[in-house]
Amino acid sequence: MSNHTQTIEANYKIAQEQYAEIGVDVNRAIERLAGIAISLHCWQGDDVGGFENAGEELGGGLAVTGCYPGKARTPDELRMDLDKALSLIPGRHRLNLHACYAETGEIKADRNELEPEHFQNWIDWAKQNQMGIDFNPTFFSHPKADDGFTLAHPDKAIRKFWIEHGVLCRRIGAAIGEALGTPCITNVWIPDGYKDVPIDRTAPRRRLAESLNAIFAEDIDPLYNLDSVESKLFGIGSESYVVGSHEFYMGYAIKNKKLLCLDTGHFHPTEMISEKISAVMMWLDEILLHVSRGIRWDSDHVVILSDELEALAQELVRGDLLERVHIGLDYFDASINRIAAWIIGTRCMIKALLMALLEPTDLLRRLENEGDFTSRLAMLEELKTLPYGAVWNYYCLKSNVPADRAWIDEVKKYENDVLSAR
Ligand code: RNT
Ligand code: ZN
Repeated sequence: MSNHTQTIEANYKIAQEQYAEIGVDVNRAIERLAGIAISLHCWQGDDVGGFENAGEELGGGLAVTGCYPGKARTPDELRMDLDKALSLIPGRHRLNLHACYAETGEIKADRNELEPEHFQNWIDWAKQNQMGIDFNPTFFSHPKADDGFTLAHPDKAIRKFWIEHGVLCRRIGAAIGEALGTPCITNVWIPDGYKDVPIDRTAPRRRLAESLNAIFAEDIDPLYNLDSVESKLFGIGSESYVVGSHEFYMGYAIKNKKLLCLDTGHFHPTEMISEKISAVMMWLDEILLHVSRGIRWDSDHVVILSDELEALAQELVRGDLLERVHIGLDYFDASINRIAAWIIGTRCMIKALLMALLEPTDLLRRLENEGDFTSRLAMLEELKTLPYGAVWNYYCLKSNVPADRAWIDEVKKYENDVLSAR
């Protein structure tokens, strides 16, 4: 055993004792942590580019800033980069895939011509890695989305095109779920909205509801595919009005028994998703999270271990919601090493969950129920200096991935060996 390993194990022992003093079983926390899959978004690896090669710029009011060298240019490069990232993240996770990452071969297939076979390489890759896949229709970066409207478009022909895309994507999701033996969550997000003040806020919402109903008309076994719908407060170019707002989708999801996708970057900066989860879970069976970090106008900065991320994880653990809340990531940064961006965000998400799993929740709940808010606050603050880092390092060790910051060197090496040649 190396010195480093010995230190990690010794520190873990001490941590175990400290947590046991407050009634926390550290081994149990680690076991539970290992069972939580995070859905890694493929689009961090190539700046939401996809592989259609239609020469279309990133649309839908999404913007990726930065020009860090070495981005994946082909599906194989992207999968290779994902392999690298996954080798430095503890646990077994999922892939969050977008329709624009189809591999259609020589023949070009438009968005309303996509089939499961165009995703066969992804399915094979996931199978090899024993991962599940989640899926997203791509309602942007396309000539038929250039004026900022898709499913709510006033032109029936354009709506029809996008409805067809949605229908096909659910079938692709089902094929993925069936092939991999774990339901695929197919998440609908559309950019539709107005830059400036609209006269009629209702008509586009009626059209969107109708289009969604058409997309969801086909019965699909939830063992294979689950549907979710994602709201947004505003986008670049849709600052005044977004058709698919939170209220719209919250109502739609409840009424039609769909999953609601809460993107942590899609609300007013003072609104916290952590505060909303317990409320929406009153009326919904399951939800999807797009964990991200909003900064001023941007909803998609790399996830870090912020207070809000900790609070989010606490809500899932305290509310016993880990089975009902699916965790996906959604951010994109082209100003730093893209693989590191995946690793930082995912490791932070897992760390936040670990911290939450190490909380003596029963004790805190008892204090609250007894009205002893002094001890509740005091305990919460004291918990912050307990050695969760020792448990994290041990978890990494046991998962055969680098503990601490050791992964950074591996990414630098990959950058020198592989990325710099691109
Ligand atoms: C956009 C939404 C959406 C996208 C991805 C690429 O604001 O968050 O989820 O980020 O579909
Ligand atoms: Zn999102």
